Amino acid sequence: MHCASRGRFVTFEGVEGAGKSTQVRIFAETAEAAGLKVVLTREPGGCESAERIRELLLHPPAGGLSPLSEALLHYAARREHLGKTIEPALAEGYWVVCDRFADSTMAYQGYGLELGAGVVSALHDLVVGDFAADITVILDMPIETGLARAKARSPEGDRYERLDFDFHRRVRDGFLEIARAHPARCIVIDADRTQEAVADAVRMEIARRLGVTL
Ligand code: T5A
Repeated sequence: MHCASRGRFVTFEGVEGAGKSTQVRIFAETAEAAGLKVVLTREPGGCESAERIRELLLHPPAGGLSPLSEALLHYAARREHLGKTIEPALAEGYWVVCDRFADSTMAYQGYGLELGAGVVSALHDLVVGDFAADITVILDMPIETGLARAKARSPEGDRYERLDFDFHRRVRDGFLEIARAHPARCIVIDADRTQEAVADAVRMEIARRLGVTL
């Protein structure tokens, strides 16, 4: 149950290049046009301290980071983001629309880097507890298509985009496993369509699930 003044927390997840940033922006515009107060944010990042951690995660020093260190850093950034941006905005009645959240750590570090679901769940319980998104949109598409889109946009890629194909396949399987385990929270949307078709599907599903007119 939500108290009348609390906003809603909407997260977007998916493989590289699935169109999250595009769809987050379109959905935020749609929600604002419907008269909702919206905060658009992202992970890793979303507040100054978490943005600094993002720099370390996406551009680590030579020698890299261990999978456990990566997961710890994502959760440190998340704790900052929750306390400084997400929770205050929800308390003020904003809809917080977030480009990636905790499911990304489970999919990328837990499944992709094979840290294991148990380790990520333990961190999640410690840092996030019972807090969860009201709805999570998982944009799903073949790995090849997503990586091709990401590469067309920035050929050099970030450190995750440069990881091998099997890694990205495990990430995609991880997201689909999360969706199966949390059917009330997660909706899987076929993202291998035009931006407009994906945006329509996202808008209709969120409106239906959360009982709002968008
Ligand atoms: N990460 C993150 C972890 O490992 N663990 C964690 O816990 C968290 C939170 C973040 C990286 O960190 C990792 C995951 C990521 O690798 P990022 O720079 O924020 O890095 O990158 P991503 O979240 O992956 O986002 P991208 O910007 O790479 O991709 P998006 O947001 O999925 O896609 P988008 O919208 O930018 O679109 C990509 C391209 O495709 C086009 C767009 O115009 C753009 O050029 N496009 C379409 N083309 C055709 N048809 C459509 N329907 C299209 N939609 C978009």
